[in-house]
Amino acid sequence: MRIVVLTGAGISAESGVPTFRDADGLWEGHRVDDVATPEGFARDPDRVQRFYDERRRALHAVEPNAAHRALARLEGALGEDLLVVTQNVDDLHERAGSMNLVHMHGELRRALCGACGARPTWEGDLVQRPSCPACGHRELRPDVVWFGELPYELDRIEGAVVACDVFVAIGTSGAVYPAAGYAALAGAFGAHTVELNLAPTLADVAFDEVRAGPASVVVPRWVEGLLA
Ligand code: BJW
Repeated sequence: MRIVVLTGAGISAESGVPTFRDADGLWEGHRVDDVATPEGFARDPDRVQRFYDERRRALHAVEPNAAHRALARLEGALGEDLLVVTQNVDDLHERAGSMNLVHMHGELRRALCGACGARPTWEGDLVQRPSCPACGHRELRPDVVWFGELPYELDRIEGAVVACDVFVAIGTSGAVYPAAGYAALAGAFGAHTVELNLAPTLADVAFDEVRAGPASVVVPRWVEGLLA
């Protein structure tokens, strides 16, 4: 059985990583256009670097939760038949043990060089404009995908989505494309589609099955059901 799991900010919420669009979400105090677009970065790079530097530092204080660990357990049973596609830029899936994993919106713990395209792993701040370890230019930005930019590994993701038997969306509002279209795409190619979310989203019309509840509860329960 081939399974594709798409995760969003909701899976990391109980680890203490804020979501985007919920009350108290990341964007409550920020305009999306200012911190999540290439134009916002061009207007005020220091503001954008500080926004991501702060979030990169905050990763030290969070740990994977039961939902991340349940998906790693599922990979232990299914191997490469499970692909986890995360929209999250935190590293909680890999810290829980997931390996067959795509970060389609990039990673906080990487920088992207605007001069040479290198994507070095990065732990420190970027606001002081450090030089790129590959080419020496001082054009590093966070390796995250902003609105209007192309998400990573789309061919691999879409190949897996059209070929899977089960597609599961966990903790994502379904507000951002192309990820928001994957459930309908999987369904059109015959997959059983499942949504696991704190509350059913407006996108739930695309799903065959909807289970509501916190990810730390509904994800382990769903995995246990599959492995039983
Ligand atoms: C819980 C919970 C708990 C809470 N347990 N659940 C049509 C087609 C294609 C593109 C477009 C289109 N229309 C418009 C576009 C362009 C645009 C877009 O989608 N705009 C929308 C506003 C409409 N898309 C793009 O620009 C993308 N690129 C692109 O399209 O390239 C061209 C292309 C064309 C055709 C095909 C392919 C490509 C790029 C999008 C980049 C998004 N980047 C961000 C920022 C990343 C950096 C950062 O972290 O700051 O990614 S935006 C932000 O939203 C972030 C997230 O990954 C993304 C999704 O958010 P997510 O994860 O769903 O979070 P929330 O907060 O929205 O939802 C949380 C959910 O959790 C809620 O449902 C809660 O209920 C739930 N929850 N607690 C379980 N405990």
